[in-house]
Amino acid sequence: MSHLTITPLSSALGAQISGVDLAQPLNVEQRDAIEQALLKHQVLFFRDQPINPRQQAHFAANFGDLHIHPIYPNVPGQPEVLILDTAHTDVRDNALWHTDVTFLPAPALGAVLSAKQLPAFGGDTLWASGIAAYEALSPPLKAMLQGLTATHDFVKSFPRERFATTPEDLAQWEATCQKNPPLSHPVIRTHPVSGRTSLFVNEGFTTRINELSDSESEVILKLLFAHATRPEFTIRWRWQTNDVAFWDNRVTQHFAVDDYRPARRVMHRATVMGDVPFFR
Ligand SMILES: O=C(O)CCC(=O)C(=O)O
Ligand SMILES: [Fe+2]
Repeated sequence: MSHLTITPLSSALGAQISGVDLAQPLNVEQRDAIEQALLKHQVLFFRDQPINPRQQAHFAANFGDLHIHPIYPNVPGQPEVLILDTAHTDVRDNALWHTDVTFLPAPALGAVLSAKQLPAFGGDTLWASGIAAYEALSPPLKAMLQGLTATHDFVKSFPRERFATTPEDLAQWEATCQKNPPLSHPVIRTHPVSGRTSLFVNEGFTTRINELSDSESEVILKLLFAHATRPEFTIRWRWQTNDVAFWDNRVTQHFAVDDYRPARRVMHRATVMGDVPFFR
């Protein structure tokens, strides 16, 4: 039986996993070991995993039901796997610190990203630990954030002028807006499994802290966005073709660096559905 090796990459987050073939079904021990590693390290990296979309979806489905994204194109015949291809998709909104789909009542648990075609240079992705960021706050600020909620809005990352350029896109964009009105999540979140506390606001979708005045909200959000992405709470992954990353979207943010144009970059992503955020 194969043996999983887990190599931590920083104190805040990130670990590299070897000794498992993601193209094969996982046994219970492997699945549980990967879940435990995800809880602890928040983002996991696997090198040299040439998985096809069906294998990617099967791997991701070990950890929950899969989500079908409302905007990005899917792999034909495998709608749970979306395609981030700079030749076809506007991925500029990923070059911003964000937690995926926090405009949903139950944002993704996590996602599995597979590197299919990479530019000769650049195209790294960074992740930041909301747990490390929360833990580094001063006690008075931690106390202040308890019980606060923030508004998250789809339109902040998917503005009409970029995502509704054709009549069909406009109709889809309007329908998606209707289905996803702005909503609220707690500013700090309790991880539903590990019980750890994480900062849970992100520049991609968070527009306002509801209980504060406009000017207070603006300043505190600015402070939290900057604090959450300090270098010591982040890890930067330099992709090789067939690398796979699996992140816990409940307690992390990420940023896809847009520094390789006009070269093409193609990634496949399978997204695992999550639960409604709470703080306790
Ligand atoms: O392309 C990447 O590296 C990450 C893109 C992203 O934000 C995502 O897949 O959620
Ligand atoms: Fe993302």
